[in-house]
Amino acid sequence: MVISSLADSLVRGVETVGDRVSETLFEPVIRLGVTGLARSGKTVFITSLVANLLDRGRMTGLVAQQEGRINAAYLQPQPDDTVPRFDFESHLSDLTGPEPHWPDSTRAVSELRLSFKARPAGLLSGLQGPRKIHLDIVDYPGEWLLDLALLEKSYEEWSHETLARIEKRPQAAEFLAQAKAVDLAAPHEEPAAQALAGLFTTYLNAAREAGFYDCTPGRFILPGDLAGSPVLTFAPLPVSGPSRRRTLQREMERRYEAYKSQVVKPFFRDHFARIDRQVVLVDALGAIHKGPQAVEDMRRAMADILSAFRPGRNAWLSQMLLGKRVERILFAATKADHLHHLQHPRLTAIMEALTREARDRAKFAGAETAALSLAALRATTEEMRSHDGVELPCVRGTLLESGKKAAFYPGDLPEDPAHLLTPARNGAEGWLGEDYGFMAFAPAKLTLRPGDGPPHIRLDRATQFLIGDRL
Ligand SMILES: Nc1nc2c(ncn2[C@@H]2O[C@H](COP(=O)(O)OP(=O)(O)OP(=O)(O)O)[C@@H](O)[C@H]2O)c(=O)[nH]1
Ligand SMILES: [Mg+2]
Repeated sequence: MVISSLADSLVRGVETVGDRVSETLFEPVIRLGVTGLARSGKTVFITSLVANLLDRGRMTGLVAQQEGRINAAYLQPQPDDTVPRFDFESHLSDLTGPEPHWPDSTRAVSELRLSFKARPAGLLSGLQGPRKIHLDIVDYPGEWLLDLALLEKSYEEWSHETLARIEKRPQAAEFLAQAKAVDLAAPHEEPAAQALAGLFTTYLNAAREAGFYDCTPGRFILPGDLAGSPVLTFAPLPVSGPSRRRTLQREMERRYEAYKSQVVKPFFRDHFARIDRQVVLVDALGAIHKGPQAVEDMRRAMADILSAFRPGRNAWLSQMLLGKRVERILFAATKADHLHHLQHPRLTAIMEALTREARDRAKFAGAETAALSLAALRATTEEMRSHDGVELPCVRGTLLESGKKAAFYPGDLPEDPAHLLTPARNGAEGWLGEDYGFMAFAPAKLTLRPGDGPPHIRLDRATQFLIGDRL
């Protein structure tokens, strides 16, 4: 009895090792990270990407598809048992059902595995049969990358920086009044800590609504199952010098450190460190619509987010990555279906300028980068309309608010991105001479031909850049 069960477990042990070996040796895995700030279009992007990889009729820009080398694509159980699965089926039925609507906001990391059977390219094609390739897509909030900067800062440094940055923001007035009045040397009382953290969180949410993107710590606005826990019950306070035991200041320091070690580090170790390819989605049109301050703020947030891809800057991160790096990074301006295609090159140029600094750094770190504008789910059609004798390039769709169909001219994006970025950098209050309006469109009702995924703009080119070389 004993012997056979021992032998059993041995055999099983060998099997699982064998599985893993064969998977790593013969079945390559690509981990694709999809990130972006809130509402940048991550969920719609992944849903449409997967739907278009399952039904590839609209993926002509993907070389392996063009060459007829993809025999099959199918969903499989994901490898990580503790990460929520990306809810592809319900997001797809939101977007393509009889009453199409945009999916709800998602607030945590999730994952989906798509596997391909594909024949290799070139000389090997005739010699080798199809092989399996796994694509693990990982969706995570861009705000979590901003937290990397906290690792290098003490509680005191972080407090000073944060308080100085938010000093003039009206959304922070109530929190600042409390923070300045607090007695840091008083014994720690939980209600006081909770009140401060509560006001600080309220400020962060209001600031994000107002178009600020530097709303860290990231988990305060996206707490998930950490809501209410001590790691999220702290706030920046005007501290100077060391704290004494059992005081409010000491407890705040301790929680700040716990946030770094128990929230920030595990995310980088368990998710970020394993990513091979990355797409960073940016709602550049949304920021332009909000005005110069939002554009400047977004530019800074992008630079901060992307410093995570240059691990040399952070000692802890580079030690953990041990030289592993993201090989390709795509910066994509989303929702390009709000513009007539005549304006797409200008949107791409703005995207390139917005991320220039960050892209130069990524190059430095050896990653290949590209920028483009795309629409994961095209909700509009294009038309030219004459207005006062001028032909204007418009887009037509169903307005989200009224459900009515309308044609819309969003304004003329400048040819030179500096015309937007320079006033933004100089603190302008509004755009000079031009207004950029963007309507919110509802997803269109679709009748898809068999073999076709949902309509998109340049999703195939984005895919080619991100994973085309591995198919
Ligand atoms: N017209 C158009 N709108 C889009 C497209 N993709 C996203 N949107 C709009 O942007 C909103 C946000 O998209 P999501 O995919 O939910 O964004 P997200 O980054 O997952 O947002 P969070 O989960 O809240 O962080 C949608 O509700 C749509 O209104 C697109 O391809 N075309
Ligand atoms: Mg989402």
